[in-house]
Amino acid sequence: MHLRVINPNTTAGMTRKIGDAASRIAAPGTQISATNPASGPVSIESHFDEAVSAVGVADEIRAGERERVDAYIIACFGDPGLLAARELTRAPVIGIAEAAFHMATLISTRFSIVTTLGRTGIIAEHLLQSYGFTHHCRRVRAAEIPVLDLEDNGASALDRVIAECRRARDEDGIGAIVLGCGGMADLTEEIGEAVGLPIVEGVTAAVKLAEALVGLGLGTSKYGDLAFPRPKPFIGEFERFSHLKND
Ligand code: 2AL
Repeated sequence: MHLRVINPNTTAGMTRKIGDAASRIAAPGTQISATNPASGPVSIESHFDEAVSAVGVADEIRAGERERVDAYIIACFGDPGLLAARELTRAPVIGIAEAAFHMATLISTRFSIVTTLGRTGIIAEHLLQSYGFTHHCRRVRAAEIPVLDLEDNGASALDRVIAECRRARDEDGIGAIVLGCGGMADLTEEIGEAVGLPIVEGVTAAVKLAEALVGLGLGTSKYGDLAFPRPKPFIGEFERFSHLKND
């Protein structure tokens, strides 16, 4: 089974970290490969960053289809381009936010999210609404760290995430915490030990869900809205998407 973990931002070091975390949790016999788009933002922390990165995600899915990848994980907590990605393949495509929400509801009745910057909290709130998890989430919290601080200032970023997780534990009346950034994929254990609550991290949760779906022989439905996009011309910079094959 070959799982492709797509980091939607263009920071190669973060892609490696995410791929390593996915490999550590994967079952024997699961092959993990991690990629990121060739162009796009170095981190995703706004609606604009998300919109641009979604095109890169589509390109990565198309590359994965040529390699016959068995399932895809979109490893950014806004799940950028998730439904578009599903239209482009029969394989399962799982976003790390939705993976974490599903897993958290299986082990707790209420969870809080601890993400990076406060301004990205609204993105998580929109996902909770559209996925139907609003009533399971008590609060979306932010450690107020830029995404790339998780790469460049690891120790102080970790301290801030742990401090916010402790506040969530003490104030929110929750049973679990969802980590709200792909760049936190390697921190689960350390945070769990420091906080003492179950910590659900999306990259690792998505690997296990992808393994389950592939094991069940389930892929993205091609009946209804997730069918391949109708082929048509694309003009200019996006000409490469012209006349996509419906296969
Ligand atoms: C993210 C994420 O997971 N990766 C990234 O670049 N931005 N989202 C976030 N809320 O921090």
